[in-house]
This record gives sequence, C-alpha cells and structure tokens, in this order.
Amino acid sequence: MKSVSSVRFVTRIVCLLGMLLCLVATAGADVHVEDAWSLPLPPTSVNGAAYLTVHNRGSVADRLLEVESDIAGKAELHNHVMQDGQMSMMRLSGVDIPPNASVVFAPGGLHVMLLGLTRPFIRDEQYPLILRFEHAGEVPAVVMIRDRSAMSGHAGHSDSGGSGTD
Ligand SMILES: [Cu+2]
Repeated sequence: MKSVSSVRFVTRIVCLLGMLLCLVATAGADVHVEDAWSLPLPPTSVNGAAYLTVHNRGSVADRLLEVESDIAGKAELHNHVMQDGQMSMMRLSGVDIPPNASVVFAPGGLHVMLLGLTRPFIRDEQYPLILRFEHAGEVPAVVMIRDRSAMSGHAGHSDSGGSGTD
C-alpha cells in the first residue's frame, strides 16, 4: 500500500511539473492566429483578401505590424471605412491587439489585402502567411481557401475579377 501511495505522490509531482513547464512554454507565445481563411476567387483575380482571428492571451498589448506571403507580391493591413455613404478601404500602419482580447479580421472590416496574386485562390487549397508583431515577433499561419461560413456580411471587395479597388 505504501509503495502505491508513493507512486501516486510522484505521479502528482510529475503532473504539477508538467503544468508548470506548460505555463513557462506558453508565456512567450501569448499571441495566436486562428481560423485564417480566404474566399475562392476566379483565376483572373489580381488581388485577394485574408481573414483571421488574432488572440492575445497575455497581459501586455501587442501590435500587428505587417504581413507577408509568397502568394502575393505585397500584403497590406486594410480596414473598411464608411466614407460619404460609401464603403471604401483604408490602409493601416498596424493593428493594436489589446491584452486578453481577440481581434477578428472579417469581410466588411479588417482584412489582410493581398496584392498581385502569384497563384489563384482555389477552393480547399491553402497558403502560408507570416504575421509580424511588435512583441510576439513572427507568427506563421495557414490560410484555408473556402466559402464563407454561414455568417452574413458585406460583399467585400474580392468577389469579382479583381477590380483593383485600391
Ligand atoms: Cu483591402
């Protein structure tokens, strides 16, 4: 009986150590990118957009500074703004990610603008994106090309032949 309980004790210690290690390991990675996606586009499209969610689980604010991908000649951070009753896009120099918060990039709002696509956005394919944060540094993401989920929203700017709305 004694040996069983000491084994349990040791197991408990090992579990605790494991949890501590986990905490230490995640301390340096408070910023996560999840649910990155793009709409499929006609092969003639010149520009596209990527949407994603940035989670900051840390207690310090971070800032997304820039994005790059080999699928486009250039990637910019954009937002949609209402101007004189019309929706237009605005380039941002960065996006603040508050502590303990999530920032959602979605159609009709914040998005990663991909200019000069090097290959078409084909449904069910994917491509890599690198996001550069002020504190977290480089955070890689994989963007899934898929139809918009059931949510409704604005038509966005990337749904017809790459009209080059910049
Ligand atoms: Cu844009």
